[in-house]
Amino acid sequence: MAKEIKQIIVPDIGDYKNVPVIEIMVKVGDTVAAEQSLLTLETDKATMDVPAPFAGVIKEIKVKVGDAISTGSLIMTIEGEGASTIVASEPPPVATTPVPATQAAPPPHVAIPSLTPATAIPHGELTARKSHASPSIRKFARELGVDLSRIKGGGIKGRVTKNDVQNFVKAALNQPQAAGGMPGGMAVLPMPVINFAKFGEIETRPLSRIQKISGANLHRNWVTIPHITQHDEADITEMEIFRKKLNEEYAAQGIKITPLAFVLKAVMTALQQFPDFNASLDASGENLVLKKYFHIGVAVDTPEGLMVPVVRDVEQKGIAQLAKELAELSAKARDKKLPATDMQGGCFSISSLGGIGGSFFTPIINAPEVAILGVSKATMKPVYVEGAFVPRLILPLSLSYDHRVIDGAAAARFTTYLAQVLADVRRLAL
Ligand code: CAO
Repeated sequence: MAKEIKQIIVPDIGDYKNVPVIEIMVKVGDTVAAEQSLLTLETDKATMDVPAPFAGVIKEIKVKVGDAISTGSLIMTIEGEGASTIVASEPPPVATTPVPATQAAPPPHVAIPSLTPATAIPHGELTARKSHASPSIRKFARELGVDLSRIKGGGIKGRVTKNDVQNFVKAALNQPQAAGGMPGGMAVLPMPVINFAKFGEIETRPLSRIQKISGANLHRNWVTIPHITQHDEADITEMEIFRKKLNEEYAAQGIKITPLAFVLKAVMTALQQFPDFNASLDASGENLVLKKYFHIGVAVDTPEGLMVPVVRDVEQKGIAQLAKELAELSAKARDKKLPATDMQGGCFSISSLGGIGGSFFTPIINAPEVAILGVSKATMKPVYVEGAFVPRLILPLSLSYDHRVIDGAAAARFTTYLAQVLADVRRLAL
């Protein structure tokens, strides 16, 4: 078939008139595929891509960005084959639009079908499919972090339009919460996808299996639990003297007692005093399940990521025994020898960064627990005692709690009690 030059005109765009051209995706001489987007129009309600009616070479571009065009306006000329087939399949009113009389010897025109409104589909109904969209729409979707394969295109032949992407994001934002008051999908914008390599050298390293698992749990807990963190300080000067003495006594048995063993025991007594902290919400979210046992999880930093083994029946164990178990559990975690059962059944968690540094942080609650204690590094501070500043060893404490279950007054009472016990560890014996 001989190649012909044909006009491309704006299809029937309904009542819209003088619609501005906001983007032209091709230039003269470009070879375009059938259905490739040529330009984008923007009305006050929608953005529409005008696709090539068939494959060919763009010979002329009759409009520029900012021009206002209407149904029937000439936008480009194209040289290609197969136009008659395409024209035959287009809607008759558009296909017979006359060529403007001002043009001498006009080439035959090609019409583009009417552009349709966009359709967004909620997440649940979507299945992966190959998406069909112009480069500008792909770029737009990428900027919003939208996966185009999740969108059913509402444009010609299922093309994804800008409107489709916008409606998809709106639908995601308006998703209802799941039953039980726990949001199944959060109404947040997707994260934009950034090509970091544009700004400098990068290296991409996959997350470890543990990081992926704990990351998903941390994310869920952070976004579904209303967290508050109560900070406090405990004067552990006397405790340190006692701890050092104990360490001398237990050195022969190979037991090293760190402040964490005391914190573990002190937390247990605080849980006995404040049972709401030793509890979980049930699945309905309407009842608090109070636990009569005291199993406390301890976050362990391993090369593979964070793990939380559980020290069981803390109320039945002394400081030396707890120190020994802590060392064994953290060694097992770091050697990847921790069975899943050692990480189950916890009532409350402790995250200690005391061996590293820093003062105060916001630990994330380990659901379905309702509180977690963050412990930072003890440092010497001047404390005003009986008319004078004296050096005391001060331990920073950060208690994050689930505000649906625990109120601020209870949290302040909990940390105050904890600080008292740590300041005078004889209370652990009470
Ligand atoms: N203040 C001052 N010194 C402290 C301290 C504190 N609060 N806690 C521990 N130390 C000291 C210890 O006494 C020990 O001193 P020496 O080496 O002089 O004897 C040193 O710091 C190292 O202690 P440790 O870290 O080996 O032992 P631990 O019992 O304190 O902690 C464990 C054990 C497993 C909790 C810890 O090794 C760990 O992994 N911590 C990180 C937990 C974590 O990543 N939490 C964040 C979770 S959210 O991402």
